[in-house]
Amino acid sequence: MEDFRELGKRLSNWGRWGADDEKGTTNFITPEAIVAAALLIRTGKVFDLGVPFGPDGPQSGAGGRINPILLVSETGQDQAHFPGAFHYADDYIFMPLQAASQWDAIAHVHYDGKLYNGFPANTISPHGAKRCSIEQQGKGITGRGVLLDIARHRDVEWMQVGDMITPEELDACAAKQGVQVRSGDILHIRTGWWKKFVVEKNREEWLKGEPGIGLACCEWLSRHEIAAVCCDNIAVEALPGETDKEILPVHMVLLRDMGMTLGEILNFEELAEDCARDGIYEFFFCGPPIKFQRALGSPINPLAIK
Ligand code: UVW
Repeated sequence: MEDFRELGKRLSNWGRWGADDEKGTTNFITPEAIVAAALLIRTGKVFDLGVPFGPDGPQSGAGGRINPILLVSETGQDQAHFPGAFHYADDYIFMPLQAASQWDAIAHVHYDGKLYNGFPANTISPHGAKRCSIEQQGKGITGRGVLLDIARHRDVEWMQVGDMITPEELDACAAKQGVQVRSGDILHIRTGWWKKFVVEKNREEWLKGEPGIGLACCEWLSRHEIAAVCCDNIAVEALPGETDKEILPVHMVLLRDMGMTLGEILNFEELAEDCARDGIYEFFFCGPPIKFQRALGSPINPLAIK
């Protein structure tokens, strides 16, 4: 197996869109691709791909993260300090930006002291990321979405911990579904892992590991000029991965070397059912991040529209 550094060097997009580029592979999304994607809206069916943001989420304990905590500061119970007819309710949320459905900003991962495009890792300080933060993706991420339903392709409800998706399997799944992957696509890979969480409601089991892509898929994503990749698991890649020396090697290659924004913990269940029913695995996708300045990620509730 090729070392992740060698692979990263081979697939590197550093300099491809200029020395100052902070957007990475979302540069593949052209205005023409967005116009073509809009034509995929034929029925007006909308699928929200975000999971609920609340105390019952999957995250407690993962990477030191917690589930979102909601505090209602102005309630329907007592507003004596606010006389008159008008009353209102207000709230605060306390959560890691990576708590539930999320984009990983390109700056989320670095190694050997460098981020994507060679920016120094120390450009990330307690005040945030000076480079490659999630606000750089503010005009996106939108365009043609394609679902590859690997769990259905394998004829399982969900794949198992450590199950690794190969490039050949991505091709076979696309062929079986009758869909072609194109430059600028936002790719959605379904492993069934979110369904496992919904059915079993067992956070510890869910966080023990996961099915996902392996390092060989990085080359496939690069060759197909994929703009962003989303998954229904916590880290896109299979855990445990294929090397016991490094954790999250796919993260290192995709984010740091290729500049690919990753979507994690998405819910493809309703969309996948619909795709299986009508045989259409392409759709208009719209998943803008919240423009938290200098942030390393953003919660999202992306929409797939057919
Ligand atoms: C890490 O890479 C630490 O987390 P995530 O899987 O959320 O990207």
